[in-house]
Amino acid sequence: MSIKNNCLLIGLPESGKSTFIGAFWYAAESGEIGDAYYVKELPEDRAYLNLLKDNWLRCKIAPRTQLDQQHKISLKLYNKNTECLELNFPDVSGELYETHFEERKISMDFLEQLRSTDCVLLFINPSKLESACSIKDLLRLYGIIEEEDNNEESLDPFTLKKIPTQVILVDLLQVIETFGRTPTKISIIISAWDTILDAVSEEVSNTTPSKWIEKELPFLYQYLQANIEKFEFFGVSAQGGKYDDNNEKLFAHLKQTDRIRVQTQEDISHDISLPIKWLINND
Ligand SMILES: Nc1nc2c(ncn2[C@@H]2O[C@H](COP(=O)(O)OP(=O)(O)OP(=O)(O)O)[C@@H](O)[C@H]2O)c(=O)[nH]1
Ligand SMILES: [Mg+2]
Repeated sequence: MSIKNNCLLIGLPESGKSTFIGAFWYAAESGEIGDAYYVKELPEDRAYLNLLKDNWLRCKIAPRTQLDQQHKISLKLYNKNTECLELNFPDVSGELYETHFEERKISMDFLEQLRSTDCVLLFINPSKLESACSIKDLLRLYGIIEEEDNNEESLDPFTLKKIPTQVILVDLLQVIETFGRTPTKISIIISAWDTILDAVSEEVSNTTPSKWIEKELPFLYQYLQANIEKFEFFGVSAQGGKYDDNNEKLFAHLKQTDRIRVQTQEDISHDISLPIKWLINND
């Protein structure tokens, strides 16, 4: 029996999509994914998957996915009852979603994908957030209130690049709700979660993925609570830490998948497939 799951991987530029795929493919192929699923047949087009995996194993940053490239990834995983789970998830450049937002147009390709999507993995990189400016800043920008005398910093003119990340993400989720198959389950992945877990401030490192979103991206949090029937938050460190010239700590793990950290509520695991397993579970 085959269960098809078309997962859409969504995220703005550099939100961590390709790194996640590289780590996931390594975990699946090596059998370190846990005992729930295993790979029996190798995917036909695995050159790109292997490239991402090799970069991940060598602690090298994944190459940026180009706007004109779209890697259609199709993976077959089997469970103990030999039921086949076919995962289709295209790796698309985050710039595509940014362009859709800026031009208020979506491509036919993306529309087709949405129509066959069952579930979504939405990636957010805490280090790449365009944050919202305050109402006071806006009032100053439009000359409604006076610049403060001691404020030497003047605000630059508004451009589309300054639109807060959470506004673009909510717009994307609305597009999915409108054109996608409903209801669509969504795993919200806060990537580079090591930057939070390893933060010096205990207030930051003791947070949970859901509390982090509530605090840092309140508009997105509110939209999810009010509009999406099923979603779950995951903090995912696919790399295990920041890559630098000295990756010995990361290489030192006996099993490379042990450097992965995935946090749901309070619990931390090394199983990178948790956000996908949550999507395909029928509860
Ligand atoms: N510290 C840390 N950084 C990460 C992690 N995952 C991704 N990054 C960094 O985030 C940046 C973007 O990662 P990618 O996986 O290329 O992101 P992407 O979403 O595929 O980006 P595009 O292809 O441009 O859309 C890179 O600099 C990565 O090193 C992580 O687990 N930890
Ligand atoms: Mg990419």
